[in-house]
Amino acid sequence: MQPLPRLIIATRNSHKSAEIRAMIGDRFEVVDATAFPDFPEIEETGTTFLENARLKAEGISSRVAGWVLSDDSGLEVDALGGAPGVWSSSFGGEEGNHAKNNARLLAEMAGKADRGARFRCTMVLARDGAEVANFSGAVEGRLVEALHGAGGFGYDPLFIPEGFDRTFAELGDDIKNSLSHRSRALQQVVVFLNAQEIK
Ligand code: ITT
Repeated sequence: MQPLPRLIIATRNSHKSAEIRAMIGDRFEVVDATAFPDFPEIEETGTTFLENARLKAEGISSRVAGWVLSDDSGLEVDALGGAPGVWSSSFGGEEGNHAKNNARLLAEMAGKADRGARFRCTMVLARDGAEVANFSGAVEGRLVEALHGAGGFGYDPLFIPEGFDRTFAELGDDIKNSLSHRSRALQQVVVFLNAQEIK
């Protein structure tokens, strides 16, 4: 049997790589940046998902052979003018602290009638240190007024996707992975990679 082609995910967020692995792990060997502890942290200095996704994909790809895929994602809230957006992971004041991020979001949304929001994800595929292609996905939904559910990560306990009445954290991985922003971007990545001679 041929070994699976390797896809390196330019993230240290194990929730992201676990979701990506669950979605495409039968077609690619999915490895994330935690497999390369010597690689420096890549500063996300961009102001758009695409700029940050490019920095991460090209930064890792310049240090390792093969296909590298990055994921820059976040939550856009209508009543907050699109915030937290690209600053989603540090909205509560501490990078990657999901409890603080959710607490700030609940506080900012208190009493607001417009609950509309969406998750966005931009992925960049890179090779030899340069972008090859980029892909985006989004899922519309609304924010609830208290945390519900223990699944997923990040803002999942506060977000109900359109067409459902439970949060991503309540719906579970299979439903989330069938319609999430990340899955919608990733489906395009897989189509693209399947059309390449990937080794
Ligand atoms: P890497 O940069 O290492 O990939 P990160 O978590 O810092 O990890 P981002 O800069 O792209 O990644 O920030 C993404 C943030 O957006 C994440 O920390 C969550 O707060 C939020 N987010 C993105 N996708 C999400 C999802 O599927 N469910 C809940 N929250 C999500």
